Amino acid sequence: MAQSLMQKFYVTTPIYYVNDVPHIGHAYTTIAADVLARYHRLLNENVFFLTGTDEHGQKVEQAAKKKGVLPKAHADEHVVGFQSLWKKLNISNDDFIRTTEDRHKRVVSQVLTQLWEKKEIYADTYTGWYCLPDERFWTEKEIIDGKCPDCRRPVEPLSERNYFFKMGQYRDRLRQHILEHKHFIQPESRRNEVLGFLENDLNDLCISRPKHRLEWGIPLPFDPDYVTYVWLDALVNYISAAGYLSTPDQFENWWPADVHLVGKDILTTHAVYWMTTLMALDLPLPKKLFAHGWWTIEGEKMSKSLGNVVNPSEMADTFGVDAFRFFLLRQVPFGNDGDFSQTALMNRINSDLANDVGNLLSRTLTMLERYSDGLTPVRIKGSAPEDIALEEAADTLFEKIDKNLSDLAFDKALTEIWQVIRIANQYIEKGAPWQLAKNPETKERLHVVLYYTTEAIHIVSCLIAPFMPDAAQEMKRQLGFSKKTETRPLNMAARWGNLPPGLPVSKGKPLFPRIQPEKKKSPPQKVTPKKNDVPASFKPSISIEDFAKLDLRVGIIRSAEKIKKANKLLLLHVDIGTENRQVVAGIATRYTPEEIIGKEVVLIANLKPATIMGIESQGMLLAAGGKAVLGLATFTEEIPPGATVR
Ligand code: ME8
Repeated sequence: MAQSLMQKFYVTTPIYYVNDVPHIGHAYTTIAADVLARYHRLLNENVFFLTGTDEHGQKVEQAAKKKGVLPKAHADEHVVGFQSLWKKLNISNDDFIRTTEDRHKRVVSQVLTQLWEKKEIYADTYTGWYCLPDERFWTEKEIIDGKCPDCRRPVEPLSERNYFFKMGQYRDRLRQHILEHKHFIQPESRRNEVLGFLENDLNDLCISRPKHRLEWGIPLPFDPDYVTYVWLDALVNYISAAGYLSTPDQFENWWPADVHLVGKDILTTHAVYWMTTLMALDLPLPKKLFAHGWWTIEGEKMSKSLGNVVNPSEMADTFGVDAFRFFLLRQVPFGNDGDFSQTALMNRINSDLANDVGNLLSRTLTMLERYSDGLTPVRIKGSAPEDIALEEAADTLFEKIDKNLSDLAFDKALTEIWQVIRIANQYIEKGAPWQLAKNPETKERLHVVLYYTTEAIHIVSCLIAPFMPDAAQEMKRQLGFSKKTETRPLNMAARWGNLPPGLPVSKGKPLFPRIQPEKKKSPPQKVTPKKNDVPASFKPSISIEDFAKLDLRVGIIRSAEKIKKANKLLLLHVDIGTENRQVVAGIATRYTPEEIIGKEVVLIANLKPATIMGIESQGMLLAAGGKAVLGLATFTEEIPPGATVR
């Protein structure tokens, strides 16, 4: 995908019905388009990213009537919901088209005139089964026992004069185009669905509604008693916004679109109605149409009546914009359906974001502060197998991302990035820089380990930028980059050896704070203190100097497991910023391994190691209680691991 400079990339989302309150489904398509737009901009390509709102039609007309306002005023009020959500979610659209704008209405009118003059449109009388409350026609095949298949109310036969687009004649040409262009409609299952649909005869398309039934639409230029059917109006946004018939140079530059992103619900309207309209206009077809899958909410269809509509703005406020963006694209392959739950979102945040990438950055910066004078290390070549493996993984990451994003496999692209993050975390564990720092003879090895880790993080920060723009920028800031220092295209910047030495690193707040899941059903476990848990007398006084001898540190429990044949003991790995300590703790009667992982604790870090049940324990946790543990000491705020406790 990465080619010469100044290549163009034009990506669109559906234009959403302005009546709706934007929800997770709208956010999904728009975030995906944003990732593509940002990615192509980072390749120094010329990008046009279009989104907008669909503002004509019956639903808007009815809602406005109910409120006693004009339809345009109703649309003006609702469009803000979309525009402000896109701002909040860091959506970098270049244009936002509303179908009620003159620039759009003019083009729709001209398109209709062209089609009329080319005799692609004709008038005919249509007879069908009409559902009065829903104000729509059904065919004989569609009705069920004389009733509307949608609302189950009786339908009646109705004849109506309307205008039709000669869509049927394009069936073979469209089939041929799909067969000749393997990636034109994706994913493959949707391509097959369209090919299946085209095996039958293709009907002509009714493109008008009489004004006495619907007024809120663009009038047909050749018959003022009719307005344009909402789909023919809406689809034209993809060319009207790109300058069709208004700015030919611009249009020439952008059209055909590189990717139309839509949900699977509007596959046919795009794959068939839109593509055949373009054929009739003698315009080239878009390069790709991708119909993604559908989100359900905790196993249920999302609906206002069920009250389970997920508000993206609330999700962003609660969990962070980048975390929400990441979750939607990481959780399910783009073409598949997905199920949303806050528990799944929190699990992803805690494991992939707080634990994996957050931890990698924070421990590396702590090490640079301690062992590298707070500066990014000078380039050095390592020769250990793990050095070579880390360099290879990070240096080839760009190609993997490029391939996956050209297939719109967002989840796979993110998995590849996380693979490098995991390799880097393991590399630190194995390299144990905190041990290397103790011995002057291993100074050079320490330098290699620090340099390799920092290089890998730099590459990660470059490649997560399209997905999580704020987090990527914050990673760069903490790594010492000033804003806008990178001008090279991503394919050159995200390479091994590009980390400038001597940048002053500055560790900030945790990149992704860990989310403490609310304990819902089980009430807090009550522990009754035993007599010797609350001793009556105090130990003899000690001096402040004696107390200062204790090195108390904030730690995060990264892993916990039971120790065989020891009912009271758990084997823990506690992350204290620069290293992981193995601790044998007598807390198994109070905590299960599952509930303790991720907890912030206080570790006595300079206690001489002891061997318990044949296992070395490198420290002790502060806990309340005597023989029986009542609870572990923890914090009300999230504190970075390794911080001292006084
Ligand atoms: O159809 N899961 O607008 P619309 C995933 N105006 N994506 C979802 C979703 C869900 N549960 N719900 C909605 C229209 N979407 C027309 C489009 S285009 C020329 C005219 C997303 O407001 C998905 O992208 O009903 C779907 O195609 C779109 O919202 C439908 O938006």
